[in-house]
Amino acid sequence: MTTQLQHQSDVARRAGTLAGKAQAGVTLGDLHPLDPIRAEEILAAAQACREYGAQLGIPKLRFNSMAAQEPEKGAVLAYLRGDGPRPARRALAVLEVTAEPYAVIEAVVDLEGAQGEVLSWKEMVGVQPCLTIDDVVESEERLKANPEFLALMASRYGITDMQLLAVDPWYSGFRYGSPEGRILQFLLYMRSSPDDNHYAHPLDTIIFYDYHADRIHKVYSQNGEAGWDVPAQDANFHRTLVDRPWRTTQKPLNIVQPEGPSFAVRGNLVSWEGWDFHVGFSWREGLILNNLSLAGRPVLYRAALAEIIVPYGEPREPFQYKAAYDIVDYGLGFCANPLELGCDCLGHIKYFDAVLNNSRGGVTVIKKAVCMHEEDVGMAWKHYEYRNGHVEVRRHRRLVISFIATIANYEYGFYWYLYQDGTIGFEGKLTGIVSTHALFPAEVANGGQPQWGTRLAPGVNAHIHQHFFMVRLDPAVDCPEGGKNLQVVEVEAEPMPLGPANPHGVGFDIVERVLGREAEAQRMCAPERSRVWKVQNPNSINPVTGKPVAWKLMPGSPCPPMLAHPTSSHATRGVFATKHLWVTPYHPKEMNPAGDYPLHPDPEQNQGIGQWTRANRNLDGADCVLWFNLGITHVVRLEDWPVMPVERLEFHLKPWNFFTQNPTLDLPPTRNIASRNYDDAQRGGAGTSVAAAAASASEGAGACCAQAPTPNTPQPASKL
Ligand SMILES: [Cu+2]
Repeated sequence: MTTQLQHQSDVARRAGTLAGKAQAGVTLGDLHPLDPIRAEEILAAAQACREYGAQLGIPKLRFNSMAAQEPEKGAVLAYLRGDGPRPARRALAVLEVTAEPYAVIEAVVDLEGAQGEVLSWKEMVGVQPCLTIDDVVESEERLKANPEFLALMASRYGITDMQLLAVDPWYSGFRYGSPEGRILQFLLYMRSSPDDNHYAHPLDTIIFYDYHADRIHKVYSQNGEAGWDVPAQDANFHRTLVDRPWRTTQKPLNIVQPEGPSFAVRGNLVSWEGWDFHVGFSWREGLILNNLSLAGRPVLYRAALAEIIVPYGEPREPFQYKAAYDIVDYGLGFCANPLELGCDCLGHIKYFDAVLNNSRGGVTVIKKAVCMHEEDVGMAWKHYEYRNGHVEVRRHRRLVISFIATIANYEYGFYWYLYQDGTIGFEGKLTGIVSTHALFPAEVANGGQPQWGTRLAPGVNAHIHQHFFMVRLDPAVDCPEGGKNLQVVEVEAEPMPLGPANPHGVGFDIVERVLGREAEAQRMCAPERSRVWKVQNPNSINPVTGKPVAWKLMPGSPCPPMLAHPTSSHATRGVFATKHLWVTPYHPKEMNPAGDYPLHPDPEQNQGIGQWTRANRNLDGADCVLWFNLGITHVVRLEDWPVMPVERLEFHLKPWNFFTQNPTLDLPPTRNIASRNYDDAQRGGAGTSVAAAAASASEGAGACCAQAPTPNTPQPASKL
């Protein structure tokens, strides 16, 4: 990225070790090198930036984002192994100079002392930083006070009470054609009451507005001179506005862990069923899993959601600009929800708070932003010996680490699952409210039928669109150095041709291909070929197979390709979502596949994954990073309205000849004593629960899977 000005701090880095240096009551020696930034660190870094800016004649700074600067992987692992010093504790702050001339600054602040010290101060030319929650709130307030806007609302819609108007700012950026200014596109809606679902009442105008300059760039009104009658029909789900009684059919369903959960937590370090990992969080990615190992063997150095794009398929002006890049544009961590016990997650919950900066350099704490708990997930494995009726069956558990983010109309839940059998799952849950719009004149003339969407109510159109979620996986696979010398191998099934080797035509083979360079590692899912990708470590050989141990990435939900034309802005800036899998060699600066900033004057220089991979770097034996997309094409249903039932997307990582047998053979054959027999319960009295039944004839109370007196489903030997 081009740098015009670069001021290096003349403050020399302090000598000495970090351990034992007090900082607001917590020693740095207590911190894990990947711990998220703390409140006192935000305050110290902000003050250091203010003072440094004042020396440069900058009267006021706006604090866009702050995070602990992630140390380089090798330094972290060396420290954790005891082979190196603690990596320096630093903050990376993105600052705005809002007075003319507008500027964006990246400052690195040393946090080792009681006060922060600016180590570097770099102007990022031409970029715009993300739209924070403070930006969203302030830009709405400012637009609603703009005289030109007020006049337009009064003349076109007769709206004068701004309390009844909701304006959703979406990033516009270079998609509008001009990189100058903080230009946002505002989607406009009315409310019939303060808690009303305003998406039921779309206006037919979209405003492009520079909220720093308080200047309206352009007004698009879909129906022009013909005007627009704002749809009046309410569609609500708010508890005070639902016009039907609650159902009364549900009896309590409790998850009870009388002895507490099975995990152990120390700071941000978690241990559970052989898994060990660190919970991180940033304003950009939200939840981050670090340094994940199983049975003491490294699996993933880092895993987090890296980017989202929601491209809309309505082709007419001005909707060519409608695509949400929810991480780079808004910061997923900034959008995290405070979760509620007994509502968002059930069970015995450990929460982690999110500590974030605000625009004034202060601290915002999102309480209970990350939820962690155990879940029963059914059967782990089973075998019933039909000859004597003996059963061996085990229940399966997973540890769930999750957070939920609200980005304007949509809610996204992101769930990492760690299973006892070594499976790692990732699930994205989509809910919230679909984005709605008014109709175009041709659609009004056509009986109100939208051409590229679903009619949810008269005059209410939900555009067709797609969602893509890119997860960044930095595998370690049995490598204590964080995954050096790995190989990514595409594995697929291939039918064999008829011939001497396959005379009956039943044969099929498994074909493996090492993805040797970046250009050949941009891949699509192929369920018809059972395509998966494995990450193997040639330096760790499984003693049974004699081959490298591996972990495989298994696509779950059917994932569509991006449907926007390759020359469109969606597919160029959002090129990361045009392939299901990308592989790159680890580079500490390559974290953001759609670029570090929402806006850059030259999209070609936005430094996303499309640019990185042009070098076509070697991957065979490299420290490989996998980027995998989950996707869905969303044709809105009426059942998605007025609030959308959760839609799920998932993929899995599984050990593949990493162990030498099923790693869950040691699961104990215990019976769940809280379970009850329905028929016994209906009859009442004793024997309604396993606990009460104790040693009753039909239910052994202690061990599960006890031998039954006689097999009840004998099978003839001929069926063996
Ligand atoms: Cu959708």
